[in-house]
Amino acid sequence: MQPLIFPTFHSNSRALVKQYLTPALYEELAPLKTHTGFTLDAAIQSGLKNPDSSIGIYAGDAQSYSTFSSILDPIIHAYHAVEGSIEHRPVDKTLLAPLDPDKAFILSSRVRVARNLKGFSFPCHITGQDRSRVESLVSEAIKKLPRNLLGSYRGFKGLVPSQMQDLLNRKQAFPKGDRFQDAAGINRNFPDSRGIFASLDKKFMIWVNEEDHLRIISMESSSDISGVFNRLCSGLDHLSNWLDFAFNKKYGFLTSCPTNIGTAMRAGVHIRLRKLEKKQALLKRLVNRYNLQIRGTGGEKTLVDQGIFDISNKQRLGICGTRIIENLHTGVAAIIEAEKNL
Ligand code: DAR
Repeated sequence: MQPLIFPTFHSNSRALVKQYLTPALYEELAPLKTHTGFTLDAAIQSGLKNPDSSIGIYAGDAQSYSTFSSILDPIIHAYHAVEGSIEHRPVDKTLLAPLDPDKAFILSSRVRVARNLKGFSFPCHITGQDRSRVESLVSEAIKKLPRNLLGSYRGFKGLVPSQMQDLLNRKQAFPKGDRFQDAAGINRNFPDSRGIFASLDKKFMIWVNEEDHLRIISMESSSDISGVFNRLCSGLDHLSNWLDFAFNKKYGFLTSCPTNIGTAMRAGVHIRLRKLEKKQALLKRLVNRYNLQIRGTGGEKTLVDQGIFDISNKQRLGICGTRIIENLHTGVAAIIEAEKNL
């Protein structure tokens, strides 16, 4: 057997995988493989190649969460700030008033969940043949959506660059994954078996075979976070009649990145905060108080532009989807109040 060589993370890396992967743990886990042949070395490639990784590890299949639990458990508990046993409650719809009906601050609301199909390797480890099977299964399930969510699926394979760019400009496509996803293997064979379903009103979409098999998204240019969430729940209920999702009692819905497990939900608003933009310390206090996180509107690790912030939930695990929406609603209302008072 080859001698084990402990991986060297960049000296500047502060990735959680670097903090928790000790030589003893590496010696225990490196020889192991999941039933699909996924290994620890494959799981940590992204963190090794990207010194600015915050997490640095991806799961290649559902079994990764048990085979490599010695490294994933501490990372999960550190990121999600959860202690002890973790419960997973089904979501129930919410009836919260729109936060900003005059559209003085909020440009749009969006709620998404990540899902992976049970029995398939996750995107960083899936074969091309299985990726195509995932696309077919999802395409069949989409045809059974209720009338108010009906629309069309558009695969990206065979598109010339100008067609792809046109779809990207109209937010009807997603680009090849970032360098973190690339190092993990998520971009292999792009754009084969990738595509987007969009409802006729473009308020309900499904990204197929991106960082997870499905990213189910409800969004609209309003502050009606409750209505956006309820639309997502309706679409998810219907899809769940036809698709089995990777799930376990310990961690809820299982995803490529350990930051997304549990509800696998990110709920947020794009909000213009001209005054709070100049009061970053106050904004950070408010965001932390409600356990929210700030991003640029171009997605994670992008900068805030023209005072427009993407504010969303940080915790996805050990909290039910309805509570995520209620916390976001309360937190954004407090942030708008602070903006008004400046
Ligand atoms: N960029 C990777 C993953 C962070 C969470 N974002 C996801 N999963 N899209 C990192 O380790 O920083």
